[in-house]
Amino acid sequence: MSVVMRKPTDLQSVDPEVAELIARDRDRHSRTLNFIASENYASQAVLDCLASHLNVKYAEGYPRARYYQGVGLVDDIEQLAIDRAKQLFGAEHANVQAYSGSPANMAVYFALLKPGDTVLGMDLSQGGHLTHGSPVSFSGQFYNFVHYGVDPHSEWLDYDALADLAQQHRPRLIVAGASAYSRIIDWRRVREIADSVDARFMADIAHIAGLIAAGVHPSPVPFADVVTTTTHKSLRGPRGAMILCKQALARDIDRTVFPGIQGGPHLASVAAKAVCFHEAMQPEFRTYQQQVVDNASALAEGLMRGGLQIVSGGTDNHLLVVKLLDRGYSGRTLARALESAGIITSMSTVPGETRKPAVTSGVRFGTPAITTRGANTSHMQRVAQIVSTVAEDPADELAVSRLRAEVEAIAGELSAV
Ligand code: DSN
Repeated sequence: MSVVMRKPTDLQSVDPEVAELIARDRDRHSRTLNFIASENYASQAVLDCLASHLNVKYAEGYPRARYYQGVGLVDDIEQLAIDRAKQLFGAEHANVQAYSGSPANMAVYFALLKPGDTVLGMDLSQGGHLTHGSPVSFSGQFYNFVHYGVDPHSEWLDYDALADLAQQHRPRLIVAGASAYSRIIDWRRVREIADSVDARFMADIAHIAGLIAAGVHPSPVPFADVVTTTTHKSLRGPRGAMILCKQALARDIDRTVFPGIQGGPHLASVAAKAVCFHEAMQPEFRTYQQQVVDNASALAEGLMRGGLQIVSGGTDNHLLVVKLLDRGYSGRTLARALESAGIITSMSTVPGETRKPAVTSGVRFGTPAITTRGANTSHMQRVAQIVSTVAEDPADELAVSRLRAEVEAIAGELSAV
């Protein structure tokens, strides 16, 4: 039997068990509402690249400097991805080989730091990321991370406290960026703080890269030495990541990605990144990202009208975190009840957290995926009413199952997945 160039339909005949699981999960997406802030539905053009024959190719190295033959055309593909990334974000240099966000951040730390160096990063429980120095991550184990956070009253980033910490600890690097922070980040201010202590500045824009590409969130590229991002969240591309940096750091960053950390680039994913960057340059991408922000804002307002507290009192970007410190149940309890109603979210720690990370006192909602399916602000108002009703008593299984019909009705008005 030939194994070359299988057609997509082969899956059903080769492995009906996996085919059925995939089909059922796709149906699950279509029948529910996906509010996971880090997920998005990439275009068929992006998915076509991922399913292409490029999966076969080894091309360790960089365009025109490889350790393998047969690379002429994949060189062109990677160069296209690099050129488009630089154009899209106005960057001096782009590395598009990073497999995902964590290895991208690892590459930057390995390139810029020595083990034990002091770094400032946002606290995980206040919206930061595992790779911003959590003790359970390599980042917190290899480096001396000191954490900054939000003002306990406003729950907005406290730049004065960050500046004080920088003076006190004299970090070699300041990392800005978050996984669960709903306000605009003042990159210029972070640059000034970094300069005041002669530190480098890395912006991790994994969550907001699409907003930045579309101009609905300010860009850190003019201010940061290095910018890392995944490509699959608001940017709506393939699973993967990239690193943007000043030309002066290009060689160190590239050598740390390969051969420092990674082996051969995943060229199907690199091609998909090139397509994603092309899509992000189109006028409709800006319209989409503005709708993402409008939807998050409408959802936050609806939830607050429904009696729920939102961390920082609202949102300026694609996500919001519902704060349950005033309730007798956890984030996990609400997220599970919402899933029963067909609303898919993720639990989240909140400022002033009192529960464990696997329980939490918050639920994070993001609007990139649902907006890709065509949701608008009136859908968000209906969702806010449903969430507020579930939040009144997440243990009321009968009420939750009744709401499921309303969720399926909304899902039926949106594009299928
Ligand atoms: N775990 C991702 C998120 O959901 O934000 C970030 O890596």
